[in-house]
Amino acid sequence: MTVQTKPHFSASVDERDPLIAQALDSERKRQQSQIELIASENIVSRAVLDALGHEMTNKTLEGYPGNRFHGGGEFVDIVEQAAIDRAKELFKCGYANVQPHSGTQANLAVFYLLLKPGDKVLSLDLAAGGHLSHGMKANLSGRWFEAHNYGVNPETEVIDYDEMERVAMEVRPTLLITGGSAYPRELDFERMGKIAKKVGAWFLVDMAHIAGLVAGGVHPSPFPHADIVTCTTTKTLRGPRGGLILTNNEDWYKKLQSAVFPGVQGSLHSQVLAAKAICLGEALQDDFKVYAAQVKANAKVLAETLSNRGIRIVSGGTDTHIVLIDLSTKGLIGKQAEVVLARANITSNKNPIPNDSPRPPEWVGMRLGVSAATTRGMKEDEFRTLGNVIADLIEAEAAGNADAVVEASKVKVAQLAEAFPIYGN
Ligand code: DSN
Repeated sequence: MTVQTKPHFSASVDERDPLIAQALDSERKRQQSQIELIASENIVSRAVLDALGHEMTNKTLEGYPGNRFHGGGEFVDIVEQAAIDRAKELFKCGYANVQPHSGTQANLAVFYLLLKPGDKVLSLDLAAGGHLSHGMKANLSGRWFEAHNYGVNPETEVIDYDEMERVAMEVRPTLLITGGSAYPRELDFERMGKIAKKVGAWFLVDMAHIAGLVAGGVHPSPFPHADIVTCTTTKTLRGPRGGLILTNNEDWYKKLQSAVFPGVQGSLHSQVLAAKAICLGEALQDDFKVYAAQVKANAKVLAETLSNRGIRIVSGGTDTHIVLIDLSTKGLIGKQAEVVLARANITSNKNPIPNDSPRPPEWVGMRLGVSAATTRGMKEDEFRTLGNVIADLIEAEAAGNADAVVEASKVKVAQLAEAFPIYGN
């Protein structure tokens, strides 16, 4: 029989779709030439990237290893089982579900597992660093459940656990949630676990941002204090986009499986499971501990450098990869700082800070995260340089004459980006 070759299997994206090829190429160059300081981002390994583009993406499967609704799943079973085993080993827990397509999906599955519509949840206020999937009104979690918040102490900007206990006693939630997107300090899981027990609530820790710090041993583990833990595999864990759910509760495990599928999701993303298994395997290596420690050290240097230049650091510092700054003392809003940093090829995001305006265009905060630049190999010296570049830009923007400083900063950023390349071309 003549071999039938089809361009469908051989034509590259360049040949197939110039518009998308151009955008992909520009994005690659953007990542190489800019310094990424968005706290939820990181730079995955070549191995993770290869898995995400693998033929495994073609495989449709529902169910769990050894018990699928479709045939041909034997190799995905190997991948999913490896991801489960590695997640359990890494986070020292009894059960792991590795299928959630995102952190929000993981949280939704936990809600589906533990709550009935109308039940009460108590979570960290969004402006204090919480997450929209923990009961924000515009999210399903806030629409279908009765959400209440605890916040931070107005003076210290750190979670006030006594106040949290008082609110928990008053609200009597079914689910107490901690974690989020912009809380820069260490979380006291033991204290919060006790509060949950006292009020008869289940305790969910969403460690999306800090999972890599927990894995690397530089942030305490939520276990044994949490009943259930969710996270993304992106962010500090340095893996693909997706979520995990972890627990030690044997009674819940079967129900948890069905809460994910078919509760809130359909078929799994096979190639993402391969990438999750790889990133979890990488996080089990000793060099990941070195990485996590460097992340923490770099964030501290960035916070100190900015603070020494007169920029107010929310909560006075950081214990994580996040540095949250208050631009109001410089007479700026977060968006202005985000734009002037972007002009110098530093990527960041405006963010609410405690007691900020409810309107995003008015937010006076900015969130900076060091995970991605640390993956590139940058250490304390580079973060001192970056901190000073950021302070120069903010001061110049506040003075209304940023153009010359932007040009000078672009040169410094380009030197850093060239000295710490990613992936090659
Ligand atoms: N929650 C968003 C963030 O932290 O940026 C996306 O992960």
